[in-house]
Amino acid sequence: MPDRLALLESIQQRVLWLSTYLVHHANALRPNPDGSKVGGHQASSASLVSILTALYFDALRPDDVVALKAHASPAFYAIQYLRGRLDVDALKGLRTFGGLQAYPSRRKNPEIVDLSTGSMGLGAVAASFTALATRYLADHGGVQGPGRVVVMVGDAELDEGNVWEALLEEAVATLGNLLWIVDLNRQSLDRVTPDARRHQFRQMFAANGWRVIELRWGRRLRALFSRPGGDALERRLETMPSAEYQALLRLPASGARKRLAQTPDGGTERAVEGLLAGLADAEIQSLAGDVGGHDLAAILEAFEEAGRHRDRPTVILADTVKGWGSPLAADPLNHGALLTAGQIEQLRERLGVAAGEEWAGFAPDSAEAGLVRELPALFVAPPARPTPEVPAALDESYPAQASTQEAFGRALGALGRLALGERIVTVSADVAVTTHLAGWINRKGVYFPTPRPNYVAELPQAMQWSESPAGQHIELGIAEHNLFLLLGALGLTHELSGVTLFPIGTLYDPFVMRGLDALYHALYAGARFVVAATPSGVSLSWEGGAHQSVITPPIGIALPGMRYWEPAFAIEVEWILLEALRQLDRGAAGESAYLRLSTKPVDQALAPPPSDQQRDRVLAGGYRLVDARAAPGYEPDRAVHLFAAGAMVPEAVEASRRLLEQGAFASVFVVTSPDLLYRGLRQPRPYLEELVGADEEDVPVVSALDGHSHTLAFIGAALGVTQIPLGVDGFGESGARHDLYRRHGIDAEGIARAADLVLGRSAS
Ligand SMILES: Cc1ncc(C[n+]2csc(CCOP(=O)(O)OP(=O)(O)O)c2C)c(N)n1
Ligand SMILES: [Mg+2]
Repeated sequence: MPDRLALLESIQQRVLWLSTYLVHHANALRPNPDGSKVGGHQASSASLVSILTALYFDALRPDDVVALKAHASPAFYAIQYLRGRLDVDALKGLRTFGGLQAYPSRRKNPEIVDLSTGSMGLGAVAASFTALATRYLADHGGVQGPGRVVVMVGDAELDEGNVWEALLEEAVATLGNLLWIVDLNRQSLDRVTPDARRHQFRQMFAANGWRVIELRWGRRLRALFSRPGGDALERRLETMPSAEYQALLRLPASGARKRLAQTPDGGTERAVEGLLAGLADAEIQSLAGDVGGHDLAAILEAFEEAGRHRDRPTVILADTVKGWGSPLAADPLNHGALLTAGQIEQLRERLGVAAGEEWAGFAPDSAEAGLVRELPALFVAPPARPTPEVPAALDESYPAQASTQEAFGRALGALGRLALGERIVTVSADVAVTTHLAGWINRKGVYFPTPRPNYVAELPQAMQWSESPAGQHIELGIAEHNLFLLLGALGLTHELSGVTLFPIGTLYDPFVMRGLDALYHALYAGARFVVAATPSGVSLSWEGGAHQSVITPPIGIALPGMRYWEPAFAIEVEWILLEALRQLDRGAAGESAYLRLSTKPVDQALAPPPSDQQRDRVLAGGYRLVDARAAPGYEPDRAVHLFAAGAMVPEAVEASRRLLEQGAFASVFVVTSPDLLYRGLRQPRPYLEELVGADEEDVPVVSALDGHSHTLAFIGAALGVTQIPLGVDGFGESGARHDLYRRHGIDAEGIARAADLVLGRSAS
């Protein structure tokens, strides 16, 4: 063990050197024509050097996956190099286009990164839900995936409230395959973190059912605590405010002795003074910084202890020093600071790296290289398993008056009867019933990692809520961040476990914004899933403005990696859902889907008869529903095009009827995906142009949707004609549907009036 420790000590010095140097190279040595700062967080990275060394050169097993504290990526890249998984050119390409990303990205550097991180609070939670997704897979077919998920977080990262939302999730407390390490360096970006944090973390993790291991002080300091006067020293260090401790670490060697022996009233603690009397200044200074998170033996012990029990999640609260081992240590301004060329030279000499050998790894015949060769392999994902076929259509019928939300529930029910249904997992944040998942849940049950009694099983109920490891619906508490991050984890299982799941999440559409940051992260990380957002828009009517979504459609257009759909008719929901599921199994070529649905009953007789061509049109983004050119007396200069999406389609049809009575010829186009129509504009021949006839080049446009009007406002410009975009541009409120439509000018009358306006006719 001592030999191994000495080797690990030597390895961590090389990790510290390379991680600092590769950032220095990117900022100061590499050509940089425009001179803008490259950055690289030398201090944040140094804070985790010891822990990462212990992990990657001792503790990790082949089935462990890791979510790194994002700002420690330089140390992580240095380690990947020393473990032979990156070459020197990769290190030299830090933060270059196509090179190693600023923060660990599995999308860009999949050969070394298990899980993407970067935005505080999101990566850690996403990774924790990876542990849940892995558990889910194990409970549904015994699939081999990651055995354990190791997550590192900064202490200030825990200021993000979504972290605690996740820890409150009951299922998370059952995850014995989850290990968190908190990099407790007492520093944030700008400030020293509040003194109460250590205590709060301890209590909050414990209160959420976690095992808490503390790596407070190193062995040298702990040995000193057991000597006469040691109690007083320990008390002094434990009660010292963090800001004072950080300052202590930056005092000249001669200052630490006095500061440690100081009492609150400015006097001297004799016991401490006596204890330190036999020690040299430099030794005292070094002892003051002897925290657990830089003591390799202590770290290894903590890892061992964490590995011993796998009945619940574990957190290691590891005391560290930001900028450890460098002049940036505990510097209040160290977050974005970089070592100067002179400081780099001194560090090189201190760490025993020869000039000209800056990029050297371990010599093949060195003991360090020998240790690396003996290490177990790092995680490699298992090969992909085949996925059941997604059918082109379902044998499902829909009522004559049906909402798109209801159609979604029915289509999902039909999917549940297929083999494909075994791979579907639904998730909702406490709105399963109100988003039409009841039928699915009755059939498939609710997932919980441990079996749970159903006390009401004997009683008559409209819906069975039976929880077991076999269930296929995951019900979360009301926390949309959790919803999207869990969907993200379930939507990445093909990458880590070789099994494609088909995750479908439901929520009320306005709360897409509530979880938007998490949704964005999940998409950024490459996850594939379906979101059914319902109800949406002011069509919800009576329930009021807090629940009526207005700005989600433009979000749907803008989100990368996700197709936004707004179907009007039941059969369209079915086709779109199936297409969305098909996309989930297309790897990098596929996309997630966002279905914006409504509770408004719509007359299905208005829909065109189903056919293969009709399905193709729906999936291409839209189609012509009413062709005014067929009307008797059609005149092109009295023609207008009404583009409507989702719940607005019946209003547009009615407006077209009224306009015809008044001698105007309004064709109605149903937009099933504003997103696809918009994207299509970059094609040589946009699909939007195909919808409109060559004989209709000058026909003006009115657009209508139950959401912000700017969603469809591109259509006129794309067709080169005048347009009036209608929609909801203010907040919603309670009221009958027709009152709200009138209020926002999207009722049939409002649409007809706008048509008159673009036709240059007086208002009808
Ligand atoms: C959501 C989010 N907000 C803000 C930032 C900017 N930011 C980057 S690091 C940081 C502070 C990190 O402190 P801590 O988590 O303690 O990490 P340390 O650098 O101390 O290791 C902040 C605010 C971010 N990356 N993500
Ligand atoms: Mg910190």
